[in-house]
Order: sequence, then C-alpha cells, then structure tokens
Amino acid sequence: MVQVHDTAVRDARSGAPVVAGSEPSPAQIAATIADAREAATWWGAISFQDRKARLLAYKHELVRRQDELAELISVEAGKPAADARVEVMISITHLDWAAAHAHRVLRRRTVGAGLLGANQHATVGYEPYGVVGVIGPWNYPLFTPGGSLWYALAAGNTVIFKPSEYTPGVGRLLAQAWAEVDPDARVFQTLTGTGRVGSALIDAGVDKVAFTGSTATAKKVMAQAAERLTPIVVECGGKDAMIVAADADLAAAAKAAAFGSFGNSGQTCIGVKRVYVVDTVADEFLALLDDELAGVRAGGASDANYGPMVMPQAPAGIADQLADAVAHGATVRHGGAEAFREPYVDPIVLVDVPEDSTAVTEESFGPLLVVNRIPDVTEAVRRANAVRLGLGASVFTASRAVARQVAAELRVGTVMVNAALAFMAVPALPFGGRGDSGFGRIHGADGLREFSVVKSVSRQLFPLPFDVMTLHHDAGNVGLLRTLLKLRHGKW
Ligand code: TXE
Repeated sequence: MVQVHDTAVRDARSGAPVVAGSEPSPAQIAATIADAREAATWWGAISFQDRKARLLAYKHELVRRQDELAELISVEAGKPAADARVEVMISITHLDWAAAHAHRVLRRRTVGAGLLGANQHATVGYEPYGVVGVIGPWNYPLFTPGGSLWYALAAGNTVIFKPSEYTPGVGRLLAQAWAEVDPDARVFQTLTGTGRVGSALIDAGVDKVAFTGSTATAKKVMAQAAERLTPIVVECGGKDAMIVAADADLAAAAKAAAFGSFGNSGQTCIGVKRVYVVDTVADEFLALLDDELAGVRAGGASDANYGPMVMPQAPAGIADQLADAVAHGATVRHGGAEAFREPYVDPIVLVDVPEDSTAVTEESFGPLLVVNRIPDVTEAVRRANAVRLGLGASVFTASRAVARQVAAELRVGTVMVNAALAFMAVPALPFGGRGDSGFGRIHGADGLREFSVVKSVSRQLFPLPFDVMTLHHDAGNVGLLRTLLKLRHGKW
C-alpha cells in the first residue's frame, strides 16, 4: 500500500499552513522500504520497453494534472505562476528523455576483448541498485528531485522520495499520480517530513541515496551513508560566476544576469551569483543591468517578478553578506536596507566587492548579485575558480575560441556560453558539481548510469593454445610471453 505521510503544507508567502500533517513513525518508514524492495524485484526485471510504457503513462498523468502541480509549486515554493509552469515543462521534458533513452544507454553491449582476451566474448551491462532514496530541496520542488527520480525509475529502481519539509505537497502529488497509472504503487512512494525522516530513510537501508541540498547537510548525509557503505550522489549549492568579455553582447549578458540572479528570488543553486566584467565595458554593462532591473520587485501576486524567500532565516543571511561587503568597501548599486520587506527581498546589486568578503566566498541563496570589474578574462577565470563551490558558470563572448578556452579552464560541472541556466532545457547534459557543490551526476546518460550498477560478463569461446592461467607454468610459455610482450608493446 502507498505510504504517504504528510507534514504541513504551508503557503510560502504567508506562512499559513495549507494542509496539516504528521511525520511517519519508524515502523511506517520500515514498511515503506519493505514495500519498495518487494516491488524492486519485478520493476527491475521487466524490459526497458515495459518500463518506458509505464513512465510515459506517468508522464501523461502528470501532464493531465499540470494545473494542480503548477499551483502547488507556486503555493509551496512561493513562485510566480509562470515560473511554476516553466518548472513543470522542463521537468516533464526530463522524464520523457529518461524514459526514451534508458534502453540505448543501459542495454548490455559487447566490448572488444583485445589480443590477450581473444578467446573471450566480453559484454558490459547496467543493472538497477534496487531501492533509491531521493532527498530533495524546496527551491525547485519538482525539477531538482526529478533529476534523480525520473532517471532512477528509468534505470529500473523503485524510489522513495523524501521532499523538503517546505514542499511536502508536491512530493505527495507525485506519489499519488504514480498510483493512478501503476497498480503497484510501491514503485514510487513518498515519505514527507523533516531531515529526521531523511536520516531514518538512510538508516533503513536504501541501496543508493540521491541528495540535493546544502553542503553542510550533504556532509551529514554522507557520513551516515558511510556507516552502511551506501553509495550516494550529492548535489549541493553554487556560487556561479558569469564572465563578460569585452566583445560580449552586453544587452544579452545583462538580461541573463538579471534573470539568472533574481529569478526564484535568487534561490537557485546554479543561479548567477557573481559577474566578472572586463573593465572597458563594465559601465555599459551596469547601465544595461540597471535597465533590466528597473521596476523589478519581489511580491506575492502570481504575476510578480519573483516571490518570497522560502526559509524564514534566509533574509538575515543575505543582510549579513550585504553588511560585510559594504563594511569592506563595496558599493550598493541596487537595494540595500530598503530591499528587505520580509519575506520579500528586492534585488540587491553590489559593485566592487572585495573577493574575500562573504558575499563572494559563500553561497548567497537569495537575491544578491556581486558585479566586479576585472582587467581581462584570464583574471576572471582565476577569481571564478578561487571559491570552493564549483557547480556552474557562464561566459559571454563573441569568440568561440575564448568560449572554448574559458569553458576548459573553469573548475565547475556545467558551463553555459552566451546564456544563463540554459542547461536545464537539455536533458542529455549531465548535471552536477565539484568541490563543495558535490559529486556524481544526474540528467543525461551519466544520470541513468548514476542509478545503475555496472556488471561485466566474459564468456570463454575456446581455450588458448598456451595456458597462462595455470598453477603449472610451462617454461616455454614464459619465453613466449616475453616475446609477445616485446612484439606487442616494445619500443621499436
Ligand atoms: O537544503 P537542506 P534546503 C542547495 C542550495 C542551498 C540548499 C537549500 O544551494 O544550499 O540546497 O535547500 C533533508 N539527513 N540546492 O534548505 O537544508 C531536508 O529535509 C537526511 C542545491 O532544502 O540541506 C531536505 O529534504 N536528510 C541543488 C533536504 O535534506 C536531511 C538545487 C535538503 O535540506 C538531513 C537546490 C539529514 N541529517 C538546492 N537534514 C542542486 N545542486 O541542484 C536535512 N535533510
């Protein structure tokens, strides 16, 4: 039976609880795992085609319920209606891609056996782990966990989703939609609750954990998973830099910086957090950014530019970074104290911020953007790489050679050229970070393999004329091996 246990669903704008709920007991968590494990035996054993058919039926059910889903995302995550719609569209695109590509990516394939293995037929295949525990954040309550949920299901795993305690309703709807299309609803179950439930899920012995959230929490989750040697993929925060070269399309860069920084109230792990603009075009870029931000305000109306900050303590964190930057000599170009109308925070743009201030070195999970002038792109790359977070980055330039070189030098998982956040629309692109932004990949072929266990098979076709896998070596064989090695790998 589907185990779905609700905590309160609340409106991110008013904080008012929408639906009351309670956390699952340890017994209910154990029962959920047992159900998922039982379902994993058949879900992992059916053909790729059968799984694809069920995933596409699930996709159709989510599309049928898209209005309810978008409304729930808007209420719980405080997003304007249009942003919630975009999130649904992008996430469904990923679900479709995972369903359509799992067979091609994961089917068993023959690999070359080489000279030494000439008598072997060698194949590589990808098998499901079994039960995958997905622990998600609240900022993109569908798109972000979907990057694990869809790919884990398509790889043949059953999933137990533990959504953020700020967005339990979306998690509940996803499980209920599955139950609508699959008689065995144990394939996709949701357990709502706080981090305690996430921790209990790991303790209950899922076969793989997919975590998305803060670096601090990721370290706790990883330490706990280590106790059972449970493999984990970790998607954490970011401090993405946008590099604007002298030959950039400055209007496009300013538009991308505005949306990439302030969309979703800046609560985007791969949002634009720092702009490094070549000083010869900095004034022009800043003037264009001013134009982009003219009249942009946070608000509760469904047509607001962006919504509230979801976490009650988040505005204080942004205020601290603002104060630290100003205290170290930064200039406030937009915002300042008057930007704080909690839970709303209007755009804050700081210019010439010292690189050692917290507004540069730490994640700003809110509407705060740093714009620093730099002498050239080389210095921009150095500064971009100087922080421990390495999720994504973007570079605006007319030169493909410069774009290629900058992309190669940036120590991040995703680089966008002449755009911000564009990767989200390309399901084939794996997504993930380096350093404090985490490790492992979701999305794309790598995302499907992230939720698979590799199994190699070699089948002997005939015995070799000389046997080297023996306890009784023939002196002649040793001499033959010596000659073969020299012939095959020796230096001529
Ligand atoms: O994270 P938290 P939040 C990052 C974003 C920011 C953070 C905000 O950059 O840093 O996430 O999201 C559960 N054992 N990303 O506040 O607090 C908790 O209940 C097990 C990056 O949600 O870390 C929630 O479900 N679980 C991302 C989840 O962990 C625990 C995109 C995350 O909570 C737990 C979005 C514990 N001990 C946000 N403690 C990306 N890279 O894609 C808490 N949880």
